[in-house]
Amino acid sequence: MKGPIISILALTSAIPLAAAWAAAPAAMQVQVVDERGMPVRDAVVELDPNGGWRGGAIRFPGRAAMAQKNVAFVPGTIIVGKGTNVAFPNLDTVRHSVYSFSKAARFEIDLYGRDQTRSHSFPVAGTVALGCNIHDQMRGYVRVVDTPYAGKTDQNGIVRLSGMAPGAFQLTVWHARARTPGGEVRRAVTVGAGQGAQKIALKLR
Ligand SMILES: [Cu+2]
Repeated sequence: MKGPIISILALTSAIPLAAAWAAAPAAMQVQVVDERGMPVRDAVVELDPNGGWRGGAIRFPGRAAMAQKNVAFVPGTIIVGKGTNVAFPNLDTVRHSVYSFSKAARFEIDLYGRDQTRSHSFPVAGTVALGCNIHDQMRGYVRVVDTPYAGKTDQNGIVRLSGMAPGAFQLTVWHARARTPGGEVRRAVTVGAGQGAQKIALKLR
């Protein structure tokens, strides 16, 4: 008689628990390190739901902008949702241009001067490497993503992504100096309820 009673009790207590877990948004902490285990900052980490994102337009907080300041693209890497219009304000006294030969976006914006802004839309997901015709050392990266679950690693190589519904995802880590095709490393992950964690090692140039 004991067995059936225990299993009924287990069932009844398991149902409300499972419902509570399903309602709780999942979170994942991802740490990116190099071959020596040192933290890698400015790596872009994204979780793409299997089957693709179906939640509509993706907008990250803040203005989508890449400034030109002290003859550099600042910040050097930005993340934008597919279709975002990115501003390129020139905060220098010298003129700059913006160009890209990347597959995800080929374009060229002619030279423009101090306190002027140009913009460009990015309808294709992928990595867009930016340059300036005048200053060869200027490099910037626009990582165009098709998921709202994306972020850049901090000085500890860590990013926390949250708000996902539990399920199957593809975890992609990109870095400008990663020695892999497209600078990417991919891993299939299952996001459960609550907080998960992943650690990714990148070989850097
Ligand atoms: Cu320039």
